[in-house]
Amino acid sequence: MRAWTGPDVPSLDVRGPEVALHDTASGKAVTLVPVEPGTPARLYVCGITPYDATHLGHAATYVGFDLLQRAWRNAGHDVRYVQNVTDVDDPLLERAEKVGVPWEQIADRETELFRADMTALRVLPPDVYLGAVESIPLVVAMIEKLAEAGATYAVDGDVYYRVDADAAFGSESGYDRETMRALFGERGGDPDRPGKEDPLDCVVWRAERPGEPSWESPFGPGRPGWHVECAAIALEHLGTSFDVQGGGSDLTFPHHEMCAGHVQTLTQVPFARVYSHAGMVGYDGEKMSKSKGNLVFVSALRNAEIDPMAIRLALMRHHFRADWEWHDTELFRAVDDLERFRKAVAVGAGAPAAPVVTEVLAALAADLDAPRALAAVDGWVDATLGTAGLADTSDPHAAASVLTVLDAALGLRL
Ligand code: 5CA
Ligand code: ZN
Repeated sequence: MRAWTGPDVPSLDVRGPEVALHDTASGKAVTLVPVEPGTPARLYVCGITPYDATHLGHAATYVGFDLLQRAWRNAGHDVRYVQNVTDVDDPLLERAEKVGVPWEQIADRETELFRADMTALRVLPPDVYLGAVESIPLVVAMIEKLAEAGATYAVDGDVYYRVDADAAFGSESGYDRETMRALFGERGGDPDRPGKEDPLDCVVWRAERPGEPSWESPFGPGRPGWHVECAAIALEHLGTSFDVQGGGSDLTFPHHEMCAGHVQTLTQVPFARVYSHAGMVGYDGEKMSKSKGNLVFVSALRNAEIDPMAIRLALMRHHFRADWEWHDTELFRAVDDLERFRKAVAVGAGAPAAPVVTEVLAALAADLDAPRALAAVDGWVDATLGTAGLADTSDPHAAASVLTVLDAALGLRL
């Protein structure tokens, strides 16, 4: 699939620190330097299921991982970034059925809208952007290998994966079985289906149902399960034990646990080095979600002439791992802040920039702490606006340095 057009990113004349990220599996901060010197840092971020895109929860998650890509680059590493599009799955088919529009048409339209929103938000594109449909050969090959390993069985023509085939099952989320069972039921799983060996076993190939799209396979006509899609794409395009598996915290279980399980069953080495999860954005007292319909769309704000940089700034005022609630006032504040930033850089000279640049890079390398980075920028803006015209205390190149670090590290182009 085509990704989107990336923004140009200015290069910095100082190097940022190595990046440490909080790992869901170990509960600790892990410093991520590529294992082989000189090789790229490897990142997978779960992509959208293309309907009701792009709401501010999606945007917050992708802007969060965009900060990771930028922090790695600023630390001197190349990045190899892979993202999927779940362009065939139950919720998309249900939506298509409900609105009477072909599922392919919804998927195409919403993926295109997502691309435009990501471009407007200056999110760097993945190097590999792959749909589930175009990944079916990869998925089929993975299921065949899982079958050879004795890790699958059939229930009425559907192929299931045995979670106990991976000795490390459960170590990504760290949840107990009761929690896993509850979350599995809430997030697309079928813990109560009769005929399964373990309630947590998940479907990897869903046999054709009347009215549903299907593809030929050695297991009969059908379509891929959700988890095996990301497992197969990540293994093929990033290899074993890549650096970061990312997504929102609602993917901690079952999705990322199952992806890890599928791959670890075949490779016996960790799927990813770190599992990083973005917090959930709420609205009207609940998680912003397609199923609840409490959505604020990036495209709606853009259509209302809101500067996409103000949307990005409003999102980055929250730590990417925090859960928080969207209020329109945050956007108004971001619009005002941008105006102040622009006024301050227009001064040309300003308060010394070097400490700000150092602090911005340090904050982002420390678990992508954008609020801390922005606090440093706020301090510089206040000082610069407060001392405008006081040539003896000012740094003549300050504005240029601040503009560059805002753009390179925070994705804010003033
Ligand atoms: N296609 C799958 C991943 S393989 C999927 O979860 N798609 S999604 O469209 O539902 O979500 C896309 C991304 O946005 C996921 O990483 C998800 O965790 C994240 N996300 C969804 N809702 C929110 C929210 N309210 N706040 C923050 N992130 C969210
Ligand atoms: Zn995924």
